[in-house]
Amino acid sequence: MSSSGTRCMWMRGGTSKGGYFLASDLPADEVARDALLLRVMGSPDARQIDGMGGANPLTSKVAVISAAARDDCDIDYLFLQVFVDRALVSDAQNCGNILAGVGAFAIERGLVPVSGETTDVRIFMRNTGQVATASIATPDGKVSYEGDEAIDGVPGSATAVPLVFDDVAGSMCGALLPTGNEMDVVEGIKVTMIDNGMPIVVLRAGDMGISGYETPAELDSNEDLKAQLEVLRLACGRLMNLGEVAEKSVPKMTMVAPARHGGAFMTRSFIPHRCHDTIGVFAAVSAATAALLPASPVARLATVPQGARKVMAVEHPNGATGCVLECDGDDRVLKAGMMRTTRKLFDGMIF
Ligand code: NQM
Repeated sequence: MSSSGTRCMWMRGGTSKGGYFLASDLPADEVARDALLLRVMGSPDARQIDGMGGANPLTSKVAVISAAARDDCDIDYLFLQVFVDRALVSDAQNCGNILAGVGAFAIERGLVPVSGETTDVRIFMRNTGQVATASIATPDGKVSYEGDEAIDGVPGSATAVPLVFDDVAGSMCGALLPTGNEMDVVEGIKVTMIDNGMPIVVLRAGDMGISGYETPAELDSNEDLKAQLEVLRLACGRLMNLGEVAEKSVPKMTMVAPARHGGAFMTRSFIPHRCHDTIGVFAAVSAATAALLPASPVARLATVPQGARKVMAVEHPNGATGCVLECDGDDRVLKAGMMRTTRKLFDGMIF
């Protein structure tokens, strides 16, 4: 790492947190870039004591942003997952929570001009080749972070950041249903392998011998469950066109149960070796999409609203994540959206 430091901004994006960098502030060479990011986070080390990472995959995340290469977008966003206890930096997944900070960061760095009270930022998501629009509050010509929007999993409130996704089906797997089936039986378990923005495997919690209402800490200490989930995940990864996924953070394993708080259904999501405190943005969209498939294990236990515009509360250990799915007459999802918030935590140099 250069002794004069590297410019970065630390931000909370949704229920995650990480370092946001201009691509031009990072080494162009990927090996050198990844080595620097491992040092930034303090990986590999379960405590990340010698870096900024928070000893959790949700706080060991990086956004790399540059002006868009294509005309119909404002910026390019590359998401990188810095593994906590392995010397691994992966671009094999997207992240919708970190996405929530990307628009504000781009305006702050002068990549996107303020266009009024609200500035819509069109974001090309390089990991998946897909597009999102983030609406950033910009009263008085600059980004505003203070506001009344509360999201489950984050204390307090902040300015709302609405996110809208163009068609995100098949983001990493090439198709919404990479096996062509709404339901498959893998390792004796009924699953839906689906990718509507995030490759996930949806399965019933009861089929894994749990209720689905345990705390993440309880599930993280259930070694038998984790071993069984990993066997299933490796098998599903191959079937989902993701290849050998032992060293990849996808697919995520999303166990579902009936809703407890009036939402659509309950989730416990392994990302993939640790239980999420909430659920990822694209993971929630993908799970909600699975609930619309009659043969999916989640369909029978979910409450799905009628109509073309479905507002679905995907329940998780700390509340619920509200997804909006715009569907055609056959309940195929055309567009999805979600409300997030973000906060600028620091802007400076990392050494
Ligand atoms: O699914 C964690 C997060 C995520 C991913 C993970 C996410 C998404 O909550 O879009 O946001 O699954 O690794 O940050």
